[in-house]
Amino acid sequence: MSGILLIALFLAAPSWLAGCAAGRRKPLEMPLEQRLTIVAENFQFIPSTVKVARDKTVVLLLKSGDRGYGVAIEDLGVKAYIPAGKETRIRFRPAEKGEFALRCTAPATPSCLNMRGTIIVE
Ligand SMILES: [Cu+2]
Repeated sequence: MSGILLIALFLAAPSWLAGCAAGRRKPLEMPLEQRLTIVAENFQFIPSTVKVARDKTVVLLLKSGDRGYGVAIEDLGVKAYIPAGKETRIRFRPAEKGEFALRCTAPATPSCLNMRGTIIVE
């Protein structure tokens, strides 16, 4: 009887210890969400380059300082519109490292074509 109980505890121990260790380590990790703000103003993204960590949700607050802007990070599946003088919050979770182009899709003017940014996923 006691032999069976000991075997059962032995078998259960590894997963129990692993769960405990993971629970203790968690508070030391980076926050689960990465919060960033990019301002679109005068046909520029400010800042134009931001760095984020792979495999963690990015909460990106896009603010318009003047007109309405369309924002796309095509390779990350992100598309959004920021109404004039307002803000839009978007979420995405980059799965791969790399540099991803942030561009403006509206209004369609020559200034818009030069409006570029970069999301660096590390
Ligand atoms: Cu534009």
